[in-house]
Amino acid sequence: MSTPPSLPRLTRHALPALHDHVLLPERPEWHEPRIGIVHLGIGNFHRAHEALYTEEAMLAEGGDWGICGVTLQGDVAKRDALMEQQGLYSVVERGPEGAKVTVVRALREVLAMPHDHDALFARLADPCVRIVSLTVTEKGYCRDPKTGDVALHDPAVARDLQNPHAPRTVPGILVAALRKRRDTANAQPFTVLSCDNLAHNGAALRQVVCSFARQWDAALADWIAAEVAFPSTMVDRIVPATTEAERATAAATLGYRDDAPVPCEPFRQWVIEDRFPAGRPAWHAVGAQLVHDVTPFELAKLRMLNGTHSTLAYLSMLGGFATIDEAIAEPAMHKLIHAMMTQEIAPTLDMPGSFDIAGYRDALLARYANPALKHRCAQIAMDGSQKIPPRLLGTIAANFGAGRPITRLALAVAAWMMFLRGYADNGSRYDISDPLADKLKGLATSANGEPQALMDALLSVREVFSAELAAQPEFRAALHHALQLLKNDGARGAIAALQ
Ligand code: CS2
Repeated sequence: MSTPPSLPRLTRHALPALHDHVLLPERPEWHEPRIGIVHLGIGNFHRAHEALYTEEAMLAEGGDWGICGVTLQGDVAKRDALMEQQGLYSVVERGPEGAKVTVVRALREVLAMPHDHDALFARLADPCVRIVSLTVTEKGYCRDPKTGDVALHDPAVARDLQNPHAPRTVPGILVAALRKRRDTANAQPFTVLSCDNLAHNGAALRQVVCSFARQWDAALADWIAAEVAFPSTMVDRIVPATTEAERATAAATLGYRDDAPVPCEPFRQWVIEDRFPAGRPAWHAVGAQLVHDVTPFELAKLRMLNGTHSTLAYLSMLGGFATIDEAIAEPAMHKLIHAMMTQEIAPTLDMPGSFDIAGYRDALLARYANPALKHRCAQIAMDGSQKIPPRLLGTIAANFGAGRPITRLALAVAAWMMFLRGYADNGSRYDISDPLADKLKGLATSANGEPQALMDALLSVREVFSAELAAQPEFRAALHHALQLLKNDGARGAIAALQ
């Protein structure tokens, strides 16, 4: 099924002609909102998550919370596709029962850095903008993994510190924008809202931003630390990359051509620390949970969902499963992931008494099995050097000395190490997409498939493994065993052995 090229393009002129069921119901006093949120990282995830919650919140309780979305990779094509549609796009929810299409109107403007530098800084200086939110992935934070401060050795950070008025990194952009706010009479700072999969994401971002500011202007760093709120959040929705199938579904449902639709699962969750001195949309009215402390939810999601997602991804890349639903349909894989969550991850979590962790696990397994989503393992396998530490290594460390197994967690790390060689068990090749790709691939290849050499080479990568963890005997033994299994019996054999 492909999109007929003759269809008119989806724009705001099309809204009156769209069926009611693709638009969320408007309140009588609905008006086109002014921009109140700048979002850095206008990828699929934001458009199927925060943007949709925000649209619903404005429809429920009003407010000027239109969104200006920013691509930081200079993705002019993405900007133009969305701007040609005046910010409109479809969210295509795919569940076992079929697809549900919703046209989102909250996105009002899209900018591409560094091209739209002046427009972005004008927007960030506008007092109507009260929230700057982010989904820039782990690597966008430019953190030094050892200290949590901004990574001064990162060439992009060094460049920004030399040109602080023309920044390109996330910490550089936030600090320059906050400096302008501080220097403008009566201007209030905006709240900075991290929506990435990092533990304590608000605090982590605050530390990066303050440490960057301190390199430039110590008084500014003190002002940010005292005046700017960085609430933490837990975001959850499985949002794959867009394929032709979504364009076709959108076209068939709308009767208009949408070049920027987003697929996602029906499930969504958002837990937010309620610290927004400059106000926020009525997210609480549309299903978000506003809480005092997000930590337990964040850790549960990172370790249970993202940890097992990465496990599934690396084992699948080796064993030849293309998508998550295909992988979890394999009975031994299902058993392995179930056991990993039950015995090796859940016991590390300290959840509120009422939280049903077994129910959470079972709901995750059901979400993975969604046959309509086609979430590609290769997508999740990207950026492993950034994802492995928060998703798996903290869980492993939490099990030491507690008498709990780490066999399956170690298998996940071992699968990542084998994955870095660049080919599957059947010999087919794939690319490694990771900020450390060259280094990691070089180390993995030089080990020549020998478990001990592979393990020693990769455990020496300090961006991923601390010296302490790399030397931990229990971890080394479990990793070595898993690597032997992967080498001798392949991923499918290792899954069968450790399920
Ligand atoms: C995934 C996440 O791509 C990945 O690494 O694990 O994007 C995952 O789908 C989301 O965090 C779900 O909320």
